[in-house]
Amino acid sequence: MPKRSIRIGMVGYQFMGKAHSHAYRDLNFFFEDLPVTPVLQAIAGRSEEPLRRAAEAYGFSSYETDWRRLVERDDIDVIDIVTPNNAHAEIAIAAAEHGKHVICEKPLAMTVDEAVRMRNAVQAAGVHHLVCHNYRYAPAVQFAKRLIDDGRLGRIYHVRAQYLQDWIMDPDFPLVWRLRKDVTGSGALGDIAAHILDLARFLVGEIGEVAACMETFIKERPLGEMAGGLEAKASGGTGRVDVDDAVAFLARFENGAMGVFEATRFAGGHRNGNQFEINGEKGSLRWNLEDMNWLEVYFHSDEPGLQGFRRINCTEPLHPYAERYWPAGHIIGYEHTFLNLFGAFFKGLVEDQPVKPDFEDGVRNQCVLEAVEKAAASRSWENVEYR
Ligand code: SOE
Repeated sequence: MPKRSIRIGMVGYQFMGKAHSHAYRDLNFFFEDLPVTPVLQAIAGRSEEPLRRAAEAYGFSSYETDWRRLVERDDIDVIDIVTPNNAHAEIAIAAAEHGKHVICEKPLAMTVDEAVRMRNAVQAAGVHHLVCHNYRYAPAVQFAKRLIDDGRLGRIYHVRAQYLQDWIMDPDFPLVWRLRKDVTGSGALGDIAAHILDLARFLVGEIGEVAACMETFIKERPLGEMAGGLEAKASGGTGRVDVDDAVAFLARFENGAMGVFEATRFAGGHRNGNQFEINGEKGSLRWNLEDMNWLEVYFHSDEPGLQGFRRINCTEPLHPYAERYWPAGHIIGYEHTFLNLFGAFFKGLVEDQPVKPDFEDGVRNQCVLEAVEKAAASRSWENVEYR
């Protein structure tokens, strides 16, 4: 069957630009049955030289130094936003108004107000929309969802989720955009707590109220810029850090489950430890991104004496998405979560079906983030006000 070309216009080109471009390029290789070919049509950014280099490296056939021109082009179907967070809303709304489908990196926005305007814009335009909480699409996480939906854990009592990193522990690590409130909105909260929240919402349900504390351990840093991946270079002078280095919060889910969440960039030794454990009346599950092919599963119905967590290598053909890649036991990695996410999105696009996580999920996530900030400031429990 001939494939439909979906022409991608990407705004931004750093770490996530590379992850997304790679996924578009490899998609047809693994999703042979997908009736779509992503075409890397154009990329936008402000500085021409690095932009030109990114276009060449990632395989985009053209570039624009003003994202507005990209959004106006009639040879683009999807706008993919991989910029710092303060640019998400303006670009997404303009893209929707020009009838483009919109993919946006997380967190969806800087504030709930912005997120709501973005959701309203894509809904009013009738375009497809996706927020890139890619970890939902790890095969082991999808399998965890299947087990929970099939009732294998029964009623859920506990969610324990942590996102542990250590890349800014050096006090000389510069004050890059990811540490500046005017560009990023919040620190560990929006950057990584947003991911574990999305996983918890996906697997267990909505959160009704939260109690929280947040901390900034290093309050002054050298000024500087990101320099590829999570590296940075100093540029001279120092500045005040106005976002959180770490956040911890308790949550009550609407279905009665209790949640304990922690997100920090100061957990020495943990490079990218995104992990959760869920305990239900009939069993438990646990997962860790740094060992992402494995799901640990405990069933209370197992024979006494043989009870305990078993490690399931989620690479068998019957595990979600696993059959797309290699034979059982031939593991996949971080980059494949984006292939699975985009594979689902493009399938939804051609079948005109919504795919999650979408901008509604982005809004709901943002509402919890905002309640966490409010609870940390008030030092009391706060209800999550969904909008
Ligand atoms: C840095 O904390 C970062 O790259 C996040 O921005 C990503 O969303 C996360 O997936 C990995 O860590």
